[in-house]
Amino acid sequence: MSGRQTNAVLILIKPDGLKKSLTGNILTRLSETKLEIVAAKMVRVSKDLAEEHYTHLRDKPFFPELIKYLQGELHDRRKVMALIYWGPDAIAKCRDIAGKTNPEEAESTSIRGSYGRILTTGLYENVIHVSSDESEAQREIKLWFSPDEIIVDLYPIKEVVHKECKQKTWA
Ligand code: IDP
Ligand code: MG
Repeated sequence: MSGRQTNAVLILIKPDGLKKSLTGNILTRLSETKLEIVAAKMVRVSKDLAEEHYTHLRDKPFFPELIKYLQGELHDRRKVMALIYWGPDAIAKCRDIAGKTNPEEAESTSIRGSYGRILTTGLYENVIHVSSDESEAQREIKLWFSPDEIIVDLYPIKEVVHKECKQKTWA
């Protein structure tokens, strides 16, 4: 397939990005893409969510540390900022600005090249997550967001009626 494709991408500002006060910097860099932010929130990451997010890396020796990293246990910041960017070639544009997974190999002007590092344990602490392709983006977006948290219709939805469902509301 050729030409530009409109797609959506999950961005996570990881706990090291938050601890280093890089949120503004990262959002400014990503604004160069001219993409639209269609969802954003702060998330306290459970072990289940972290393990499901990185399920493709379950067999890697660094997996347990990676889960602690995403949960914020390495940085005493138990949260991440989750955003969805949407528009032409969103995945390619955001991955380009993020840079390569290994911060030492990432271009020095990229986000990971500028702010990432390799821990003495070998884990890549690279500030930001960006979905790798369209099917991963869809899987990840559905994992992190519900349809009503996103201001455009990205994927098909269904409506279900919940009876006697407890919900928090303002007192
Ligand atoms: P990506 O974040 O560029 O998509 P993935 O292969 O999906 O790269 O890996 C997820 C995360 O796991 C990386 O962002 C990095 O924090 C960590 N990671 C991946 N590969 C390695 C490795 O070989 N050594 C150490 N950490 C790694
Ligand atoms: Mg990945």
